[in-house]
Amino acid sequence: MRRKLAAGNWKMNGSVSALDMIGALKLKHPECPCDVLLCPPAPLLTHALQNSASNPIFIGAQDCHAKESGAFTGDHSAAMIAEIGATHVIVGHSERREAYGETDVQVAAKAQAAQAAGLTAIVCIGESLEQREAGDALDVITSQLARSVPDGSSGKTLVIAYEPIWAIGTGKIPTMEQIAEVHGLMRIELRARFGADADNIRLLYGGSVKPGNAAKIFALDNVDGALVGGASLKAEDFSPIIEALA
Ligand code: G2H
Repeated sequence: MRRKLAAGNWKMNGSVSALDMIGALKLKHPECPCDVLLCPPAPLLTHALQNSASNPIFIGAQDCHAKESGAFTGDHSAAMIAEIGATHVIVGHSERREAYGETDVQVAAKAQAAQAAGLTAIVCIGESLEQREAGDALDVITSQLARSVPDGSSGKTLVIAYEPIWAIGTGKIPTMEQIAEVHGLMRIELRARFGADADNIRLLYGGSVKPGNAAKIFALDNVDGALVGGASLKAEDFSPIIEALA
């Protein structure tokens, strides 16, 4: 059985003092068979790990470089993330694909580097509004999934986040049928590639997840949790989303 996962992506938000929210999160451990992950900006990772000592959640980064080291000013490697005790890294978020032109091939290389360093890679994919309106969403998802996920991935080293770009930070979400359709497709595609272990790969939905819509999204087949942006910044918003996983 796949453990549910509530993953918070702070993007470029937060501060050392804002990390106090970790201690205020209402976790249902050990009763809830779910994991909670917070991905703050890189300079806050060490403080987040310190705060997570008392309230057991996982801490992850929002990006990594595909190389182990070198002259890449401003970047950080997967091994550096792992060395400080973080366990996950988001790769291929649409904001990075758009702002930095990251391609599927680059995203796969980052995911592979993360896995080689012992991290779980959270690979983000999702269609634009134009692609959705043109009826191309499922083709785009199939292509991104095939090209952004490295060979050798497993349920231990890979999480997929389906984030339709038009739902990110907009307050709009797809219909439940649309989410279920994409998640069902992703499961089929992963089974074709990875066999039975595909059933251990967690599939998250991301894009305007809030306390008010989390439960109905989590009730869908093949939705194993969420990647949550704005609503992960405060314990009062993130806690009810965690509770909705149970
Ligand atoms: C989608 C999501 C988190 P938000 O990017 O990755 O952000 O929940 O604010 O739409």
